[in-house]
Amino acid sequence: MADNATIENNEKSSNELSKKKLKRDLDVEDHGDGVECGANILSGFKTTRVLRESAREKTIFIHGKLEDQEAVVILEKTPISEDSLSELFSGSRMKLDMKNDIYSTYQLQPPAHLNKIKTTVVCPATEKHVKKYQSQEIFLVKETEEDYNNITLPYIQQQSFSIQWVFNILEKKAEADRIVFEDPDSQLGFVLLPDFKWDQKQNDNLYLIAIAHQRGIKSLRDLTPKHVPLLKNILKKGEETIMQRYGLPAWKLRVYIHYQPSYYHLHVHFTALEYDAPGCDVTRAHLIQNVIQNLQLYPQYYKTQTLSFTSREDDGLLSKFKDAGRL
Ligand code: M7G
Repeated sequence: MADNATIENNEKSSNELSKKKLKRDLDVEDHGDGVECGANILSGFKTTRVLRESAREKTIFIHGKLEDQEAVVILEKTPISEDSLSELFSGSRMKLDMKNDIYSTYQLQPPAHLNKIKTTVVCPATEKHVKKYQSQEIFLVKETEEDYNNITLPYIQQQSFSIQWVFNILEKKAEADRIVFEDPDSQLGFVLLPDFKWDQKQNDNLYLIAIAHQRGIKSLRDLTPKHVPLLKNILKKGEETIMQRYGLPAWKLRVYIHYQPSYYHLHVHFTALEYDAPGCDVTRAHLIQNVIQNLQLYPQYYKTQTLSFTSREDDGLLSKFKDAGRL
């Protein structure tokens, strides 16, 4: 108690304590088993503005402050899984909205554990995170080999997101208990784990990422035929693991690499084919099978070809292309 009294009288210590508490609470993971795993760190969240919302996707992206730090919070209503239906029908309360002939609509209030909102917290968030989640006009950039060397490469060397979270995964400092497969080989190996966009409640929106152990492959642009064994290994073992663990065969998967990625360390996206995952369209996703074939047919493919990608209105990279008169 004496310690508490001291802390209450000492603003500096109090701030440090709350920062530590915030870090501790942010470190607590939801294991998806319905067990309460941490305090409500969002009770003191102060909204600055809504960055984006989508009624169709049932998501809202909010910029605000958590304690004294900038934060982005993403709330997403989760899909209704078939397994929960009988409990949903038997255990919910229903309020009639309207009835007309054979038609009626209701507000259904399910038991609390069937009414979760997947919540992602980025804290402390940088200005780049805020921009990433903001709705903005998009532009198609056609990046030649020269553009990459003169504009993109210098830009990403200065500006790209920190990839500390990737190293934490590879070094088992974070998310170690979420890893579903690892090939530890330093050249061909990788770690496969659920993407943080997937709540793992149902396979309909299955989303895993494979992160290569090999460092220094920033993006598609760095790939050469010497990386083909690595890509093939990721594809083969990733597909096998997903079949064994989730029962989805290879022909039900979309496996691809983003260009541009947000994080410049080689990683491969595995998503359920019928899930319209964000960023799975042709302006960003490159099917890994095609990447492998392109490298086999033409070793310099990704170094020399013009690659197109979408960029958002206030993305710094887009400004660099505009400044260079390329847009
Ligand atoms: P990307 O192609 O670099 O960029 O993919 P994007 O985020 O614009 O798609 C990185 C992938 O890693 C995305 O699918 C993210 O959802 C996912 N991801 C990002 N972070 C910071 C984490 C994390 O901390 N843990 C996990 N498991 N996935 C993450």
